[in-house]
Amino acid sequence: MSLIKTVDLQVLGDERGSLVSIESYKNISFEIKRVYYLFDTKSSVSRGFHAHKELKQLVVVVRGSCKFIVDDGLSQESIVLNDPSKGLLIESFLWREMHDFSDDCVIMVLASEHYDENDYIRNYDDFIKYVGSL
Ligand code: T46
Repeated sequence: MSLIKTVDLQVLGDERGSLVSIESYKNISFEIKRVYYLFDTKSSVSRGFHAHKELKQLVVVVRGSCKFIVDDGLSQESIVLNDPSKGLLIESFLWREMHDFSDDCVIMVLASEHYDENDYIRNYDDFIKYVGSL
């Protein structure tokens, strides 16, 4: 089974432009408790490098592009996100990295939980131990 789980978001466009609506339990399977967005990302840097114990997230690159790597401790897959009508679903216990941001990249993330630093596993060796003990 692929580690890359994408969600196709319906574009409600008309002559004025495009609109995408995301609703809990309609096009995503969890209640949205937090929204954050990343912008002014530098093409020379990478972000992420952590996993979450509980958090589920839907990631939408609303402008520009970037590469996501997801890793379950056994294998690694990547996807270039560059389409505001496609979401990447990242569930718990997946290591994620973000690379190759375009200059105009804007990433919106819908999260199932409030921010909690204790939910992060920020060390790859710890992550491997965690998934090995599940
Ligand atoms: C993820 C990827 C895709 C907060 O105070 N509240 C928040 O809601 C978030 C997300 C972050 N922060 C603080 C924690 C750090 O001091 O903002 C700073 C930057 O966060 P971080 O280094 O975790 O950023 P990224 O881009 O590496 O990771 C973020 C999310 O943290 C993470 O859950 O999956 O985006």
